[in-house]
Amino acid sequence: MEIKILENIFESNREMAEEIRSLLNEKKVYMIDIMSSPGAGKTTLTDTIIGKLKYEYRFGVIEGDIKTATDAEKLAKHDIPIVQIETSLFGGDCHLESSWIMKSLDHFDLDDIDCIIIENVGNLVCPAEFELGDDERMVVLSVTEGEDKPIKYPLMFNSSRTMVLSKTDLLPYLPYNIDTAIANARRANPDITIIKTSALSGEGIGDLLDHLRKNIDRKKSA
Ligand SMILES: Nc1nc2c(ncn2[C@@H]2O[C@H](COP(=O)(O)OP(=O)(O)O)[C@@H](O)[C@H]2O)c(=O)[nH]1
Ligand SMILES: [Mg+2]
Repeated sequence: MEIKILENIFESNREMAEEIRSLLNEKKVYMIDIMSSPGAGKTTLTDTIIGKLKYEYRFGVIEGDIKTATDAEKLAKHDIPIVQIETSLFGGDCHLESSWIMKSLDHFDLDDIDCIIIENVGNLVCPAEFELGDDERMVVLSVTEGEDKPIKYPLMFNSSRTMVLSKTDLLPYLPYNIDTAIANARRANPDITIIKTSALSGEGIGDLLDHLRKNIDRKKSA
């Protein structure tokens, strides 16, 4: 009998994330982990993405919040499977862990889903530390948060494949230097893909949808 002592919580989390990754590879389901500060626009973007793509792809959503199911309720109109994880019920953690994602996957028919969107708990710190077995980490940074956040929270930006720079409709009203924000994101992660969006005006949403189409299709044909 092999007795294995896990070094720490991150290791057990990482192992479960690998199991999730294998399962989703087998089922050809693309999974995105959307992370941001509270209020940067994760739910609004999820709503927009699903609203625009739900006739092309079959979606499932996992909503992570410390308290309430209000984001899940906002998305209920799309009539897609949604699992709400309310972390206050088991300690109020500020992030999601892979074991909870694995349990959530039981509620989906993975043969009937093309893309799962996880909306992580809102903050730029702990969600970055927990791998969830996704294909893409997407950090949303709104233009009201300042240009410096990528260098203040480098792990979040360094571990994300994509940064959505959201709420660009507000740029005319802010002393905000978008070039500095982009340079800071590239300092944290030279390879990060940056997509500028406004859910209000629709600017850049086409680019975001094309990015998702390309990745979901690639996974389907892998
Ligand atoms: N001006 C503007 N407001 C937005 C945009 N996207 C989201 N919001 C607003 O920002 C607030 C927080 O958005 P929400 O999607 O709930 O953020 P979350 O906490 O990251 O899920 C809401 O009042 C949204 O209406 C945008 O592109 N432009
Ligand atoms: Mg939200």
